[in-house]
Amino acid sequence: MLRYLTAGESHGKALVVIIDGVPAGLKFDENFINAELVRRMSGYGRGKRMSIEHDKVEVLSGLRNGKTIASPLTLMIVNKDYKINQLPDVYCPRPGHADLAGLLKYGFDDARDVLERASARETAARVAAGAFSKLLLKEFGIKIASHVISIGNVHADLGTRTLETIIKQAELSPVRSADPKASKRMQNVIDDAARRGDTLGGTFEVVALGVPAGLGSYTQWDRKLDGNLARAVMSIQAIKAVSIGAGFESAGKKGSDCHDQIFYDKKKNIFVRDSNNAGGIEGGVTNGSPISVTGCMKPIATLMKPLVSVDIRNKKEAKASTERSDVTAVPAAGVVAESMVALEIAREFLFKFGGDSMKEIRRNYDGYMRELRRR
Ligand code: EPS
Repeated sequence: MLRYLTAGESHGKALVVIIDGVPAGLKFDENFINAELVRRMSGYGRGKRMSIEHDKVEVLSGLRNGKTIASPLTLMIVNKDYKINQLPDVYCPRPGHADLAGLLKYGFDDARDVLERASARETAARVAAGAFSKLLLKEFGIKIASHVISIGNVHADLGTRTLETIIKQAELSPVRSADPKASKRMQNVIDDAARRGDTLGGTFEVVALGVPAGLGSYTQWDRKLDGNLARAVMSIQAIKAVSIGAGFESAGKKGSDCHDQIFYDKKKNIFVRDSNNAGGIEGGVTNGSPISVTGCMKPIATLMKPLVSVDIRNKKEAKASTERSDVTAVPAAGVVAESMVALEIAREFLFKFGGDSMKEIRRNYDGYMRELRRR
């Protein structure tokens, strides 16, 4: 089974991810992984840290001659801004951050012990793991991309765009909205928020193309792919809601407007749909349509014009602490969510097609795809 754990603090020596359950014989492409790390650091509204770091992976285990050998793969990203022991204590927890909840839970006297691990810097390690999963999925024609739908109250107009255009644009310019006009307005509201010492959230969509029907399962709650995708994307720092396909909009639709009717394409020998409100998943199982996952990110909790808080030393009212931070990180969250989606799809992919070697996976995949076309 594909599983992974991350370690590391925001200003510690390094971030590390250990990926276990890796099939043998997958060609490792370090440049691709590093390019994904750069995508995560990009986007309008990111803070100064992004110009300090040059995230790139160092492989500590799991490869021989550029290929996986089925042993755990360990990837490390060194922090240039390593200064955890020199940083000041933090006594005024930021509303919306893990500061206070973490202080109460672990009995700390200072929120620095919380925020160093709670920081979204940890997502660099997830993106390294996600990029590795993308390498595996790419071998079987599966592509994953994301685009920004909204920042603050500015929404992209996606009405006339096809999914393919959105994906193409997301690939070319992954840190922007798929609607260039909205991009400009988004930049303006980000500038405005920065001037006011405020922060912004937003929404993004992750789309996976080329995922075969039949991944996930309806037979047990913890094998439902929609449930696992929702958990994975919700676990990203500052994410407050996740939906699949039409999501919340489904509640207001009639059954006749909501469900994606089934047709048979005799030329291609496949079942097809003319809509995708299900977001590619029915009964927790992929149905062959593109997978669509939307995430909502709340505004970053570090405000340069701080909110009211309490000094934990004397319990008196005080301004929340301030740290160097981002004004918004919605495009980056989209890139991280791509990684989480890639990891979940890769896990189910390996369940379905067997995970020991690329050769074995290829044989099982080809056989299954042939079967699907014979039905
Ligand atoms: C982040 C690194 C951090 C922040 C941000 C994400 O860098 P620093 O704290 O050194 O300025 O830019 O972290 C947070 C939003 C947070 O709440 O901790 C990164 O690499 O993504």
